[in-house]
Amino acid sequence: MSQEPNVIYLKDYQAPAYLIESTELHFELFEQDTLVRTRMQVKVHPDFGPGVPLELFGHEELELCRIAINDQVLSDADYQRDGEKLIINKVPAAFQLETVTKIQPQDNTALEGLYKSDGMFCTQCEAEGFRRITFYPDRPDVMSVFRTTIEADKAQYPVLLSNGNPVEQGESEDGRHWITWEDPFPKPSYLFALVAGDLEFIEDSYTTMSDREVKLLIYGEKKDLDKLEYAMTSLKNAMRWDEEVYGREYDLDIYMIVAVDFFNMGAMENKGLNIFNTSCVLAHPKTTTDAAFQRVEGVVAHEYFHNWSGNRVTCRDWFQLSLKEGFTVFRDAEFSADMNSRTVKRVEDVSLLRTAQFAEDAGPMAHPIRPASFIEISNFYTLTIYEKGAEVVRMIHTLLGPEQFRAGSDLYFERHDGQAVTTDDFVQAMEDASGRDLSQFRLWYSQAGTPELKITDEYDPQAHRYVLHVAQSCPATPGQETKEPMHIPLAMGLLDPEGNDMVLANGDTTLVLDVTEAEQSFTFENIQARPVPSLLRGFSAPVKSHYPYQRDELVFLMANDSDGFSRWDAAQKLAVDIMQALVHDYQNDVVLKLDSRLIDAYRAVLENSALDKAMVAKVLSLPTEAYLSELATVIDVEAIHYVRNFVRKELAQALEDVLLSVYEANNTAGEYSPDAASIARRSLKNLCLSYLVATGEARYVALAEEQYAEADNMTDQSAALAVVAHSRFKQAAHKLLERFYDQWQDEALVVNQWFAIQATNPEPGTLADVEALMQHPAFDMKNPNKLRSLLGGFCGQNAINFHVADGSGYRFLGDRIIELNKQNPQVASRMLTPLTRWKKYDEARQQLMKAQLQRILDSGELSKDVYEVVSKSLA
Ligand code: B3K
Ligand code: ZN
Repeated sequence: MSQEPNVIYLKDYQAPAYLIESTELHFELFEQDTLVRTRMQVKVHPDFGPGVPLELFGHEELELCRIAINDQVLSDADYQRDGEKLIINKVPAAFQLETVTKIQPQDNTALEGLYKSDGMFCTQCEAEGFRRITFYPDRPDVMSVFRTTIEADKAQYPVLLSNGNPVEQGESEDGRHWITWEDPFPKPSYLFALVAGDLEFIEDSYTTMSDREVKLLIYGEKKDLDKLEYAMTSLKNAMRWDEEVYGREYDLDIYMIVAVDFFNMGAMENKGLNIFNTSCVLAHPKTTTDAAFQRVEGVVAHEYFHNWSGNRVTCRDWFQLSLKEGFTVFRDAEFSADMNSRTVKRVEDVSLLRTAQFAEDAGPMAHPIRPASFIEISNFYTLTIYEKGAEVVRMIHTLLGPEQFRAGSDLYFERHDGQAVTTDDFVQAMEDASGRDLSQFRLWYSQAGTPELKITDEYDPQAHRYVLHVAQSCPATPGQETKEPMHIPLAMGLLDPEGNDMVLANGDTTLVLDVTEAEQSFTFENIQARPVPSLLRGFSAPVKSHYPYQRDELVFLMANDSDGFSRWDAAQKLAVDIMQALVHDYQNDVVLKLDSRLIDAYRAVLENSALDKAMVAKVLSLPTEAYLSELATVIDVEAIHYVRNFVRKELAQALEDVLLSVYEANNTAGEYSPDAASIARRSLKNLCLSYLVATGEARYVALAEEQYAEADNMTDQSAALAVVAHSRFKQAAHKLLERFYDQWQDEALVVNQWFAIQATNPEPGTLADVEALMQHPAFDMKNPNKLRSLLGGFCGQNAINFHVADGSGYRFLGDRIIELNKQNPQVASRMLTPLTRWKKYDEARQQLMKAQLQRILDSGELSKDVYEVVSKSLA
């Protein structure tokens, strides 16, 4: 790549000049060269006259062996290859195009297109991986039916899968066999999939709401066969839920999921043939934590929901990515909320949004949920597109209410079934179905950055009038200096001095205010006493809200707010306020003293047996270092780390008795089950354990060792391991880590946890450990899961060690990025994220971080992925 890569702009979008009526693919899989023969029936689009050149995409490395139109082989002069494009100037109005390409999947370390994962062939085509397989109009607005034949060695690759239904099969010479698949639903090439390997499967069936029988198959390696059942249950639950909540039914006769070890992302929604990272589909109590069980449930559902929100109705172009991703994340979040605890799910999602997405929105890669330009689309599979995109859909849901939202989604699916459309088409359907004006709301799609609300209030005791003043603003982001006021739904309530909700003008206790102006006031009449406002209930908009709460008011909200999310939020705000003040004290050499109100509030929550245990665990989890960093103007890594440890220890010492009794009460035996109540119990127990170990007392390390020894499930085992491994009791840590590896060395996903626990160790010296672990036989630089555990764990979740003042953490990451850039650009560019945040650190660290970015930029030929992130970060 030259150092001046193309920028692609939304404003330059043009409809495709040619349509593909059908596509026939023939794969001959071999260990060296794989041959791909493609035949497509092409027709000029009615809006275009004859004589428009035909534009195909094909990766530079594709070897073109044959190209023919209506069986006439083209000469070199008939077409041009220019970068990723292949242009044929003269074509008839309707014709058959045939190509033969040669590829080497076994050498494909980028894991895009057709590649090998642990000896099996598999594909990842979204967003632009299909062009690494064959020449094709590889853009989402070109939809075609596909017929795919796969031919391979029968002994090595007994299972051959593609989209749709199997229609023919046979044996050919030399021990080879073949099978043909047909997918009757027109789809863009990014939804194409192929799998060939020695796989086993579990099978089940599902009867749809119109009484059609669907065969469900989940494939994995033989050794993982006992870890597929939970994904199957989740799939059936998701199918039922989508019928009940959205009226959406599955359309093919067969639905397949395949688990693969080498995968850049979590999973992929290919039509009828989902391909999953093993980390998002395998689940077994002995090897899988509760968090991972819930992730499996959520991702299985997410990919299933894409069958409608993404596949039946797809994206016109990649700027519309949030059309399918934001909507589908919203759908999977609601599904998980219905399957488990709604409030806990909301707390988890908001925590992620407020730490990581807000940071992204404030960084050099900030972009609206519908970006206006990109260099490499793979860089835009972001928290903004996914999580903020989901929040934007959630706001529409809040503004319209559930019935009208459903009417809107029905209209959207009906109107656009089989089409490739835009986010605007989605909003239009919501508007048309509800009659609600969403014109100002559309700004959420085009403006980047996190809006801020400054809220103040006044109370007139004579007039019994209460007024909320709301001012909104949004910081500048790259390319967007000024912003217009947005339409922000602000859900709120008012608590009377006894802690009861007041009934508001809508006859309800929660009111959604339409904040639409830069400054606005909302008046409440007949308010008998000065209320405490409960603001942004349920996190009704992805904004930062500021209201000058007194600590006592936060304690009051923690105890009384009728909105579970807001009770948690009040606890977070209280802890943040206290910790921010302590950071200031630390920086000014003032002796630290913990405000006893936090201790008392935590004790009250711990002692209240009426509360949901999972919520108790959430409320008592201190704001993370990452969240405190996001809130800081200049991140003081040491101060934040020191203060958080100080507060943890103070709380642990002050609450030792009750922590221990809650620990014991919840440390009950019984068979493992990943249901919400059991997960809640384990999460509270393990939270207590981590506080107890934070006292620094050896007896609690012994308690953790005991839990480790007795654990019959990975949640309890790894929680015990983590607290010991991260403690200052080195010998105990070492011993337990060794035992863990010995026990689990044959379970790749568990070994990844073992890497991650060591990479996130806050004790000094972790960089050397991580460097040593990169040489460990179980580590594999080509496996994204291992990279995420070790490199991602260290650079992204171990601030105190990664940001060590001598810059060694930055240099370490710089070296790895330079190495990864060629091998796997997508993963390389993702791993870069911590360096892109340099502006938030002190001057010395800024220089060190920038120096690494510059070194990467100067290191030679960069992938578009890495180039875009590095150059935008230095701009
Ligand atoms: N749609 C895929 C993402 C693929 C990304 C490739 N760079 C997974 C998902 O969101 O469901
Ligand atoms: Zn998705």
